[in-house]
Amino acid sequence: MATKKFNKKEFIREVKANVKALYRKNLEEATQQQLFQAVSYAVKDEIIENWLATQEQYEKDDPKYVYYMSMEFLMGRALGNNMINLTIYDDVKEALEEIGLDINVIEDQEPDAALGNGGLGRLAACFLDSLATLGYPAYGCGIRYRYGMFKQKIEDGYQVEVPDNWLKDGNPFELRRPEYAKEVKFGGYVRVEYDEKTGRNYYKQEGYQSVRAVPYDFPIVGYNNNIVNTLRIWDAEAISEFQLDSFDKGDYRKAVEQENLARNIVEVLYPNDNHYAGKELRLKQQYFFISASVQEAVAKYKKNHDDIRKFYEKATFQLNDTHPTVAVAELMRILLDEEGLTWDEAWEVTSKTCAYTNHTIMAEALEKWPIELFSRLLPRVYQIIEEINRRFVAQIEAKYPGDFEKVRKMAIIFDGQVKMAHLAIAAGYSVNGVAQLHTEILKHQELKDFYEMMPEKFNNKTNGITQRRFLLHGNPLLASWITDHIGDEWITDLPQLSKLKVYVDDPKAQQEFMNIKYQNKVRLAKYIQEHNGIEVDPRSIFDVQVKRLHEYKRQLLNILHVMYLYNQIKDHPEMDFYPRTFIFGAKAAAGYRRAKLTIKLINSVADVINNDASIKNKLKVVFIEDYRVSNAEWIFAAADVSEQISTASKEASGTGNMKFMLNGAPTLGTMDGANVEIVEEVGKENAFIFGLSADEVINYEQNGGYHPENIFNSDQDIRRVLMQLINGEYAPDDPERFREIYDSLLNTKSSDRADTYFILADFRSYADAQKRVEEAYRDEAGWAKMAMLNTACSGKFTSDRTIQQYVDEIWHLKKETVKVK
Ligand code: 8GP
Repeated sequence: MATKKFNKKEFIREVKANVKALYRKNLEEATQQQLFQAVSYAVKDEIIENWLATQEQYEKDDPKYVYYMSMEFLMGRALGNNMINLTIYDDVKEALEEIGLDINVIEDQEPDAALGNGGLGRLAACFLDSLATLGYPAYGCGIRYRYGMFKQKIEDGYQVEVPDNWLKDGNPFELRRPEYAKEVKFGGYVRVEYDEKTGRNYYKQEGYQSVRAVPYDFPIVGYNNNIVNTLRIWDAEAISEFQLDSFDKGDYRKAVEQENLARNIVEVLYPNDNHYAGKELRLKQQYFFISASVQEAVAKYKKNHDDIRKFYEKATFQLNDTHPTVAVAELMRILLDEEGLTWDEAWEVTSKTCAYTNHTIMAEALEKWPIELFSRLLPRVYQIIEEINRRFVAQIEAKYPGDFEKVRKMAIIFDGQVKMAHLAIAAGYSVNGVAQLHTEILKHQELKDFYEMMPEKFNNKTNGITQRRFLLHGNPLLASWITDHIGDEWITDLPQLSKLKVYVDDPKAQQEFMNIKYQNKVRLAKYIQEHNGIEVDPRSIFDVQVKRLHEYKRQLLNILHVMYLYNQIKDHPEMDFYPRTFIFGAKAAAGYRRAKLTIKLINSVADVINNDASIKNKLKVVFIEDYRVSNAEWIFAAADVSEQISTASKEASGTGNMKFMLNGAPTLGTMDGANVEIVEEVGKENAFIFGLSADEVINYEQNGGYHPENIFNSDQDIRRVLMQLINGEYAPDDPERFREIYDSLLNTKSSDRADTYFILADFRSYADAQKRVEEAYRDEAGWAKMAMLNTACSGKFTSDRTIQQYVDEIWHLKKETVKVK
């Protein structure tokens, strides 16, 4: 590969010059944060050449682009990843050492770019990494939130949300691009004008408010290939530089409103995962970044193409869940009202451009906007959706004459609501789920009617993760051990890891592998000591559940089981018990009361157990504060056991499961989401599977017959644990504190079915699986083999594979190569 040679001297000179230019300081005077900035600007300099070369090459080749449209990009830190992908990490490390700087300390200054909640946002980030690495022309399109995902503090065991002012020290990697600013209009009304010459109606939005969308570009560095793609995220500014409508001239009130609109629109990321809150501002955010992105995609195309009817040959929009689906109507609007296409022409372009990914079957995540709100905010876009709906309903009626049920279930506008998923499916050329099981559930349950009407649109794309961040950067010891044994091709060809299989029975390899795990556990133990003040023993089993806090993910099952183990140990102090450290990390949506109470429960149980000297450190419980991408990299590297215990059918895929597997932690999980495929790859004997199947869960949900109170009455261990929720065992100051959780499991008073997520149903089989974990761990060689096999069999779960499938089966892009001069 013709990558430019790294020049250490030059790099050091540049770091020093940056410190001087930016802060008027020399190295010794600069703070670590200032040094981070100086180093980042020097690394950015390494990127810029490639970025220019890539754009030049694309310009020349005129390729088709994918626009990955997403409300969320959970990027994490950029510096380390950029150095890794430029293959200058070790060089920079050396250079910094020479001037007395520690690369880890420098990296640690960078705030995470936390422009996302969880799985969906992190997937988008992994996809950008893979697109650049595989050489596919792509833009990420999103929002430059002033405040990303909140920072989590734990105070008195409770989650406290602290604003994430991630831009406060400046962001060295971003580039403001005012030359690409766009106007985005909200509200007002639509005036129709008939033009006699053309015989057409023209639609004009008037009396609106608008904001100026200004893009910021982030480089997305491909691994060792000179390619640098772009993540383009939009900021909002007051419109001042645009002329107000003559109609509005001098309207001071309106000018102030437009200021406020701009200020509010990109202020903050909504902290909901798998949940739709239906707030007006959220719809504004959606239309804001979509309108700007679609305008830009069309403008880019028109720069060197005349026929807008061929737009889809050069652009495809992947809609990351329903949040960006308004793109369908916005593209129609531009094609109809600004480009003058007929409806049929515009529809052909749109339906060949848009594709939709579904990320959840959780009913509470379904986006439906009240007509009143939608049409008031986006009057012209709403008209277009009405027409799309009218035509779609006619199609349904033609296919199923007289079957009003079908219309009721499938219409885009129904019961006073605009249903965004229906719009995306009706208009898109592809609908995909994110794991085999999830796609099957979509086809045969959630989206059954749509699948029956248009089966050709449906397909599966099992998620993946980037090994560059989650192994090469996050676990350098294991990465170099792997490279020593099988070479370094795994970095861009993960299935190569299967070559490790020849080592799984080799005692020396086993020992080395487990020793690396141990060192990573020491690193995490140190982090926990520093951040939580809890001492954990790296020789204990690190049993980890890190992910967003949600009832369906069942952190509650995990902590109830810990309470059960604690009872056992207290009752039988002589019992043989392999020491365990249960590690949790999870943010709860700020308004999700029960999830927040679960965090309090975990911390309360931790307090009691960690301070009980009588159990001789057999059990420890740790809740890691502010779980995020940067500390996740260390956590995955240090895990022995990967807890993936969602109620079967509820976790669309999961991606954390894959990161654990890659780092050699077997899955303790249900047959849900991508766990199914993980087990397929590694073999059932190298995972710990338990619980109801998706079919069993769905069957209970549809036909009833589940009675958690019977389990409560007949199983005294479970009953005892549940009673401890309400007898003050973990809340002596307020025994009623956890009543809500107790009630959620047993009480049918509320409208919900008791134990919605089948925790009691799965408890025993979970406890048994945990027992099997302990037995397996005692067998050192056996465990080492199992851990190594997990790494060796994780090749399928690279996002490089996922992206290649999107390219081959949905987007049809051509690979680019870039040489630097
Ligand atoms: C998540 C799914 O829950 C997870 O299983 C999957 O791995 C991930 O998407 C990536 O496909 N879904 C969401 O994060 C989600 O639906 N979030 C939206 C409500 C924001």
